[in-house]
Amino acid sequence: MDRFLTADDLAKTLRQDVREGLTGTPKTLPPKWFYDERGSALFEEITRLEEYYPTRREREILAARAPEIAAVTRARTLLELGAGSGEKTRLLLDALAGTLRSYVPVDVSGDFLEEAAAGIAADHPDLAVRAVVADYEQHLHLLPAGERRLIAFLGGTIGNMPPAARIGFLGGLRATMGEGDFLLLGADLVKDTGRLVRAYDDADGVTAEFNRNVLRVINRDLGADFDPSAFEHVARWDAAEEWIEMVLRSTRDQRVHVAGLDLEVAFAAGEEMRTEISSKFRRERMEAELGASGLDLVAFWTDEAGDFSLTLARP
Ligand code: AVJ
Repeated sequence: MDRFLTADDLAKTLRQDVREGLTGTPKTLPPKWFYDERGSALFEEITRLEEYYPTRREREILAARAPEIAAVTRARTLLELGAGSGEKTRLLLDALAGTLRSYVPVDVSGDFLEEAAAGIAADHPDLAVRAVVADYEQHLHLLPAGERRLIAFLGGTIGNMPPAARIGFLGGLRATMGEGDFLLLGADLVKDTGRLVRAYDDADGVTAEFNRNVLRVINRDLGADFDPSAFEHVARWDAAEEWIEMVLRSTRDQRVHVAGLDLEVAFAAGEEMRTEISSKFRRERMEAELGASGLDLVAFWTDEAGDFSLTLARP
């Protein structure tokens, strides 16, 4: 396993993010800190919820289109950014079996990565599996080079970046790509507002617990004393930005002490702290943003219901 990001780097970034986020106006926290062990388990639970359609829809598209993806890309290397649960990866690996030599899962956390990589290596004895711990917003240029790489960024995680960061990310990715490389991008689509909001505010309250989990992460890693039960989960559709916004709303006036940062923060009753945006796309915007980043759209697929998209692009 290659590490471009150490546990120390990660701890430092957390400190910076939390200090900036809690001292800014309005307060914010980046979504990347949801995913400790409990947060990752909660997210897995979200993907099985009736209301949360993206995972199922993306899997449906991949199952239908993996053979085409393989025929067009003839990829030798599959580079997966933010390596997920593995099931979608397996669909790609199986379809690409004729040409694929290596698989490179990339994630910010080495803990889950090593296990996932070992599982895949065991099932595909001829495949060179090389896990990389890296932040895909920082270390793109360090990822293994090679001919005919398929870079997969699935799940709709691109939607967590605000538009400017997204263009920067795609442009940075484009700069590392050569002739013969492809990008496979999963992105959620604009749809009925009620369905969108329910996907981020499920009846069982799993997403609410997932949202509040970031407070537990800060309590544990930075010695803070957040009372998660004093924050309400709110998910709403921003029609102008075309994104779902998740916030934590303070239910009362309260002070929070973050010992690890020597920081005292006041929350007013009703004050909101943004923890995530999840942008929803239309084909035109996807094509335009890729174009602005120097990437040509090769194919744009959706599931039968038109809920989610998978885009294949190349330099
Ligand atoms: C994993 C980032 C794609 O934005 O839909 C799920 C995370 N947040 N429910 C998304 C998430 C709330 C998810 N991504």
